[in-house]
Amino acid sequence: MPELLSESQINSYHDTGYLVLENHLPDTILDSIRAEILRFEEEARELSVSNERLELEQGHTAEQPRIRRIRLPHTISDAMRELMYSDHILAPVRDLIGPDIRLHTSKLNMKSPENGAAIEWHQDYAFYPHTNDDILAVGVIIDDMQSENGPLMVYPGSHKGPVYDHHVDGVFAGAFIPKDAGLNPDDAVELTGPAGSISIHHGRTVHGSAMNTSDKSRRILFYEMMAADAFPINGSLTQWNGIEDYNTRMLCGEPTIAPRLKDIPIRIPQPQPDTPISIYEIQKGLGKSGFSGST
Ligand SMILES: O=C(O)CCC(=O)C(=O)O
Repeated sequence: MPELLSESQINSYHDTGYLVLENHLPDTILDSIRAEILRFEEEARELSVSNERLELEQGHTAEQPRIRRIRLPHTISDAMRELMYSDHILAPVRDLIGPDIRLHTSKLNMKSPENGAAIEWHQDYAFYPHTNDDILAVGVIIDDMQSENGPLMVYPGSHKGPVYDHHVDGVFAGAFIPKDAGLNPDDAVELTGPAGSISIHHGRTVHGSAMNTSDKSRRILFYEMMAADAFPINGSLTQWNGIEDYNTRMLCGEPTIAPRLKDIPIRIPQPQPDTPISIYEIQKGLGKSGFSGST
């Protein structure tokens, strides 16, 4: 029996590769996350370059701090760690990929008003291929999400298609242009909804988001996770420090040492560019944008 999702929501996720649960979180949780973000913005005033906690946006100053990503927020914020382990997040995930769940990573992507950076089209699975694709990302929508502030966009059904080539001139660029790959730009849909909603997208779903040109901020907290029997393929960007370390990432259920294999065409994200490991830097290798003009 599902814990939280209806049968039609579960079927819709498996058909389309995404789901939005509107007004899913209580205001108290949203308030505590927003308060944490303010704390990190205060911290950013002291920075002129990004560090291991905060990645700065172009135009950042001490007077007007601009962060484009809070890195691994579950390790530096109690509120964001508690939310990650809560049934608000884990119950729908269990309904989709089973009882045994391992964390891959967390991040809070912020698009500042007027110039918040685009994230080019990609599949998470291209960054971290695993032995099976019971892999998904939960996005906690912190600001009302509308077309104008750069919502997450997805190609419905693309999780059943190919794993696209995310390389340019033989180097991993972490992105591709959907039109060049045969996708129809008109098929992309925006995952909009009020603050407190969550989105869930499959690890193979093609997704991205345009620049935020509005006067509103756009913040989404992502928790990326997978079935415990999905193991990283060598060459994946997953940090792997042995099984004991890997098992510390269990969010619920039981770990295993028996990977489940699924027949998926895999291309490893190698060789890597000579840039820091950040999607924003890696995607500069694409040399163009899927969000300028048509997608
Ligand atoms: O923040 C977004 O809109 C997309 C984020 C994403 O896909 C990523 O960080 O891998």
